[in-house]
Amino acid sequence: MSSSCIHVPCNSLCCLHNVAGDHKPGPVGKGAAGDEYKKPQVVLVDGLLVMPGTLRHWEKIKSFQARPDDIFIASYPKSGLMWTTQVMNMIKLHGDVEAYKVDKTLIPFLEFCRPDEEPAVEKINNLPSPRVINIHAPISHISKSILENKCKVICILRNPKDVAVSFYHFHTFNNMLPNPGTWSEFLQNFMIGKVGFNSWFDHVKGWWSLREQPNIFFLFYEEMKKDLGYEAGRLASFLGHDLSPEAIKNLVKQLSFNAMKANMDEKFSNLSSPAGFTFKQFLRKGQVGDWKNHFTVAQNEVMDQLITDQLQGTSLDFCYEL
Ligand code: PPS
Repeated sequence: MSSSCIHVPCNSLCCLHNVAGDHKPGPVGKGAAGDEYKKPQVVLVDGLLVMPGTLRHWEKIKSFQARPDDIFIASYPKSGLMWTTQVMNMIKLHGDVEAYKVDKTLIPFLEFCRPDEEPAVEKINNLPSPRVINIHAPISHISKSILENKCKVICILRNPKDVAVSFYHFHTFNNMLPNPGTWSEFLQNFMIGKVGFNSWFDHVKGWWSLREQPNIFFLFYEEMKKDLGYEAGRLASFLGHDLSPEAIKNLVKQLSFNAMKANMDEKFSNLSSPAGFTFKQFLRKGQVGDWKNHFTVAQNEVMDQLITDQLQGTSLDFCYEL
């Protein structure tokens, strides 16, 4: 890590004025069809920063009604959602590798709105029960019906340094996300929650505050990296499934970073690229500790202080290297 200067001016969204104007728009690369995209800007709705497509359908998203047997996967962006959805699919299939290879289940994401499609919420509203639904919004912005109905919620948590790095890279190749600026600019915005879905700190603290509720389950990305089989077994139990040792062995083999990366594009070849990138690109490095290749000494010191300040008294403790 090299040394450079960084400061966090304010740790609250109340300092946001012209959010859209603060991000640098501009054309980037080519979309799947070779067409040029202009990068969008995040927009503020009800105090939450979202993509313009989400804003367009916000009223529908807000009025979404959960059913008691819905299962939600709640995560801040880049915490390991795609990985967890595949674990869920593999659990559902009792670790059957052949069935998994042809399974095209893509768990829908409530707030997702592709410009050329009906919003995901419309499709979700029409899905038969039991539904499994991804959500990125913090608890301050989710439908009250999720908690009132005591729906099962799987919360995925990942250390904020690796999340920041992963989110930064995602912005560089996802045409549906704003221009991140330089790493240093992005990190500043990340630290003050001036990115899509706001502050990582508020997000994890919100869900963690519900940890005593039996319907809320936590998965840590770093624990999945340490022992995927064990974490998948815990998740299966939470969902009321019993995975055999053979099933767990299959799951671990299929869902290792390299195996998943090799299979994702073929598995989802029936779907067009949502934003000028392929499913395989979701799997970038898949490491704990890649932040060390990005943070300067000074950036790391500021981040450490922020983590200490923000997480004190929460009992939340993250792993930053394996
Ligand atoms: S998103 O866009 O918010 O849904 O992204 P999400 O899927 O939550 O997070 C993407 C990061 O998860 C990593 N990933 C994995 N790591 C280890 N093993 C497996 N199998 C795996 N699958 C996905 C992915 O590589 C992203 O992290 P980074 O650090 O960018 O590599």
